[in-house]
Amino acid sequence: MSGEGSSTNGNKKVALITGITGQDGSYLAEFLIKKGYEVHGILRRSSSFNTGRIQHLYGQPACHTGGQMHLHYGDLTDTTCLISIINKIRPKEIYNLGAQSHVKVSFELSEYTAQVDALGTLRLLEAVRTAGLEKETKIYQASTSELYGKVVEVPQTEKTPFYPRSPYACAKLYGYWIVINYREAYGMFACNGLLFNHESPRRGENFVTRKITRGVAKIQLGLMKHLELGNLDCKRDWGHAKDYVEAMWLMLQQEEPEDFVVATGEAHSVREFVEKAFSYVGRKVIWRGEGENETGHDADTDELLVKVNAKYFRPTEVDLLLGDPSKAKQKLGWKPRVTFEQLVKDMVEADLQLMKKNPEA
Ligand code: NDP
Ligand code: GDR
Repeated sequence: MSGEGSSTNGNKKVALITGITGQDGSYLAEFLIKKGYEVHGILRRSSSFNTGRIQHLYGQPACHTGGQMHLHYGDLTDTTCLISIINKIRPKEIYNLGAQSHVKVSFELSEYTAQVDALGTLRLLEAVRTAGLEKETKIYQASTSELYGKVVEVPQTEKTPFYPRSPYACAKLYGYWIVINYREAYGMFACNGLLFNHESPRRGENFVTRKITRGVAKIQLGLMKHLELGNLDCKRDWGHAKDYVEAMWLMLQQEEPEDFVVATGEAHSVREFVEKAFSYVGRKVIWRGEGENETGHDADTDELLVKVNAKYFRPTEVDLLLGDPSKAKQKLGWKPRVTFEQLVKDMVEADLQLMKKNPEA
């Protein structure tokens, strides 16, 4: 597993990804391998395989070996392992994507979320300094539109003040500022990507978009009766993860380290996402009732498709996120390629395929 790295990497492009097993980590690893990087990733120990999203990147997937991807057991809560991995592989670029990334769960796991998302970032920066790489290694920090929380202006830019609304966002706020502090204090090349929500068929199953597309596929195939959701009226600026990992890389290819908003500039409600997703299986949703009593029905058959369940409401909600990606467009030459309609369609189609192959998925 570990120990496949090189300590004399010369001009070889070596990247380290924390969170390589997650949605973004898997797309970023693919992207960097295509660019000729030797990619290292930190893998959390788990009692069952957690490499489903990166399995195809092994040279020999059947035996989890080979290829340009090298995994090292580690954890953002363990300082020693971070120092040891960074010392050994001496990466040119580090992408810190590892996190307890679920906003609702952060209300239940608040201390752990701070350990990983806030202090984990500090540990990583310190590990780079301990290895004497502060002038050589470029660092990308996965900051988030959740920092804007109860927004003070619309749309949000790099200059919009923050108002975090969850333990997750508060932890990420620390990560954001410690990255800027280390950049200013030690001259490190460290950037924050203020990424707005981005989704894909690889999105974790309990984020709202994937929960909806999985639900639509299961209902369509007769595997599930209806879908239960929380707040239907909050709006998000949803893009495709594949587009967003390119922006991460572009940030580290700049002359100077800077922070960038990455977004589509278009916001849609959860309700719209539901309607669009059902439309791809030929169903129109009509709504009845209000708040906790609201339900969504098939316009033709009246069959119950969606039911609001208050257990998915959050103690403090983020009602509207809408990003202005002008700076990223201008300075990075980045722009989103996948539209909202394409994103929903891809996710529904992928989940229909998945559930047809494996109804238990
Ligand atoms: P995921 O939840 O899909 O992936 C999170 C990754 O972090 C997984 O590889 C997970 O490992 C790993 N991880 C969790 N805890 C630890 C830990 N203690 N030590 C090391 N690794 C850990 O997130 P995404 O891919 O969607 O997001 C990537 C990053 O970007 C996260 O930091 C997230 O907060 C941030 N972000 C995401 C946005 C989005 O819309 N997707 C938007 C803005 C920011 P395992 O697989 O074992 O669970
Ligand atoms: P978010 O994503 O909190 O924006 O964080 P999520 O998909 O969890 O929620 C988006 C919105 O949908 C509402 N919602 C529900 N959410 C979930 N998970 N489950 C439901 O049943 C449900 N019903 C309605 C939520 O209330 C919320 O308003 C994501 C994560 O990837 C973070 O790590 C990242 O930083 C931000 O995006 C940008």
